[in-house]
Amino acid sequence: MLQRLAVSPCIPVHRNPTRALSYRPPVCVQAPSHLVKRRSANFKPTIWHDKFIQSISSEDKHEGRNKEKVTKLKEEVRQMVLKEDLLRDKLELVDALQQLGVAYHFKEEIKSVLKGIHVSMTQISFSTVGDLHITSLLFRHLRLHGFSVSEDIFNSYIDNKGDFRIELSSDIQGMLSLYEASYLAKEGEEILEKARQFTTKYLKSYIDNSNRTCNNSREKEHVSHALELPLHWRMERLQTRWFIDEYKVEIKMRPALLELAVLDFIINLIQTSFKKELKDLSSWWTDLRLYEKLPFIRDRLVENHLWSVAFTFEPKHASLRKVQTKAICLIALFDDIYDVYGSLDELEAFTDAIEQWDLSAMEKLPEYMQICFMVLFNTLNDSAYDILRQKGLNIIPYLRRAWTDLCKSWLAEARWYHGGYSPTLQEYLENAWVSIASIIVFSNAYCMDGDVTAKDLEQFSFGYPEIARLSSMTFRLYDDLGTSKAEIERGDVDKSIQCYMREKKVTESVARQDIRDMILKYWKLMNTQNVGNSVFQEYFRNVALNISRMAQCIYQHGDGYAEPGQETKDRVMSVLLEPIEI
Ligand code: 0FV
Ligand code: MN
Ligand code: MN
Ligand code: MN
Ligand code: MN
Repeated sequence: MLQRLAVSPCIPVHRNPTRALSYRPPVCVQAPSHLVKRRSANFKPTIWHDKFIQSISSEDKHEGRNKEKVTKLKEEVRQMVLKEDLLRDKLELVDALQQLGVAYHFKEEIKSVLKGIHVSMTQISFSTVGDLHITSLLFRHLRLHGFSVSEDIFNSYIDNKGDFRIELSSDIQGMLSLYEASYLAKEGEEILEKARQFTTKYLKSYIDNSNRTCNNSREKEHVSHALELPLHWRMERLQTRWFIDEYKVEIKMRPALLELAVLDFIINLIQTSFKKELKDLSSWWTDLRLYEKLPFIRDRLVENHLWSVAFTFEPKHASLRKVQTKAICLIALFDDIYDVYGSLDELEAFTDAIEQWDLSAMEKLPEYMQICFMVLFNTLNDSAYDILRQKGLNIIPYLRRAWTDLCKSWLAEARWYHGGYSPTLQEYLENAWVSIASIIVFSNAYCMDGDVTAKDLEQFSFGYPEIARLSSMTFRLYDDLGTSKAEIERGDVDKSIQCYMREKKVTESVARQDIRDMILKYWKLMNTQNVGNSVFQEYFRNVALNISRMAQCIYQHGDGYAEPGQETKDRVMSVLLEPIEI
């Protein structure tokens, strides 16, 4: 029996009315739907039309031959992993597999390599290894894979004043690896915090110096890429796409590994599968014809699928990805109704209907909301039906719980807004980690994974795992940094930035910097979550990390979701659509 996800401490949401929900603004008079004065966010239409999506070729002319080739290459690479015997070579290989996006084929082998190193750690002398690069790689991969490893591993690099030894700063490869490792820090780890500041400072000055000397080396390119964002925070598929091109010119490049990575990315059911999923989803979305009744809709099907791919890219999760994309389409629609389009009376009624989960509850709703209710009812029941049929598990209660919690958190925000109430930062955050909607993504990911058992579900019924709350918190803060300007202009409840400014009496730029620091703190808390290292535990933790990574990515340059520009378009192209030259 696999050890299951540690769900303590559990986070029940809205089991008892929170302060947020007990706040009620002055009563409004129920008005007939056509008399309600409605606002609109004027979202731009999608740039990805169904006709285009259906015209994308998802056929692989050489499917049979390529699959055979992949099987052969996989075996070749497996042998490499098993045969490597030097510590440095082992770790560099594991790292390459990870960054090339093919580590998922070799989970068992990688685990056993790391386990072998971990049990013999006491015999490795890190000062004689003397190699900051290797120590850092070792630390990062052990942490990533759930092995316990202390930050004291870096003690031999610290001088008697407690700082990292200044001569290390000339070892750029070591500095880069230490920089990446420092992002695996847990809350309160001071050596790693020092490592992050030390490496960031010297890597920045390395870039400044090489700018002066017009040095355009690959090393410089690697350092800038890392300074832009550490590996631990990067969306996996985008990093893979970048790394494959880098790896092509790597001195230690192994042709079999490169070929496997390229074939796997585009052919071995990954990109090909994404395209097929997208075509099915686009038919579903188009056939719903929602825009006829809901002309204000934020139509972002393709961007939504990019989110789903970011959460779980493995081929075996294709049907989960479709469920997630559908859910995100509905989340965006409902969110706009709560934020902008609906009247408070309507939102109260809609929230009740979702809680009752009964078609008769629909009758009291205005027509446009009946459409919304029914599309959720059908879509959710449909995906739950598949799990009931395949595994004999009824997951409806868990999905209902998530949607009810979500609607209640949206309602709380609507009550605040319509009542002219400004929440404290704490009140806001207690509600806003739910209203960012990732509890839906988590519930789907948890209940619909192929390995889920009745026992897991029972455990899930006690509450959302802490790592889900932490990851949702980062998503919320990234979202507020990227979207709150437009939200406040159009009329919305104060978001974290505004609550923070008001409470601390600081300027917007100070608030933004402090919120970035809060995000770093939540990342450290996520790293602290020891969820165990069973397949299911690692999978679920990865979903959590990936939600934060994707949120960081989509809001990196503003609101890449509601107002997707060239950045988002390029990301869709390179992850979902554009093949790699072989
Ligand atoms: C949030 O939009 C957003 F990015 C949505 C709804 C799409 C992705 C959602 C998931 C992956 C769960 P918005 O900034 O309008 O949300 P808030 O909560 O700020 O209204
Ligand atoms: Mn469309
Ligand atoms: Mn919104
Ligand atoms: Mn909202
Ligand atoms: Mn927002």
